[in-house]
Order: sequence, then C-alpha cells, then structure tokens
Amino acid sequence: MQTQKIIIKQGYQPRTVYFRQGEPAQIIFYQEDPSACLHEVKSKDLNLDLALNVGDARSVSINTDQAREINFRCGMNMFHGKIIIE
Ligand SMILES: [Cu+2]
Repeated sequence: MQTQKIIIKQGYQPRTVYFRQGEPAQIIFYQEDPSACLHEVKSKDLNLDLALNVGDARSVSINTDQAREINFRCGMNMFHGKIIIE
C-alpha cells in the first residue's frame, strides 16, 4: 500500500502527492486548521466531500488503475491540491 500524508494547515502540505500507477494507494488527511475555509475537502474527480474537524485524520483510498491527475480543493475553492498517478 502506498500511503501519502497531507496536513491541512493554512493550505495543503504538501500540495501535490505522487503515486505509482497500478499499486493500491491511500491518502491520509490530517486536519490541523480550525478555519471554516479548510473544513471541507472536495474532489469532483474522486466524488469526495469530507468535513474534517481539528484533530481528525481520515484516509481516502485512491484508484491507481490509470495514470492521471486528480484535483481536490477546500470547500470555498480557495486552496487546491493535486494527486498525480504516474
Ligand atoms: Cu477555502
């Protein structure tokens, strides 16, 4: 299992994560930001809509069947992150 961690704190740290195509993958989001802005993580590409409170950690499995770029963003579309499968 490929695992990448993203800390939510004044944005996404890191903003881009990479996975190898064809191997099971997950991202774990750690919420450290109390702002309403970053409360939600949304991704149309992943059909994802998470609401995270400070202290929450949530894993999201990522389908790596195809090489592609997946975008995600905060609830207000101000902060953006990217998942690259290559
Ligand atoms: Cu926002």
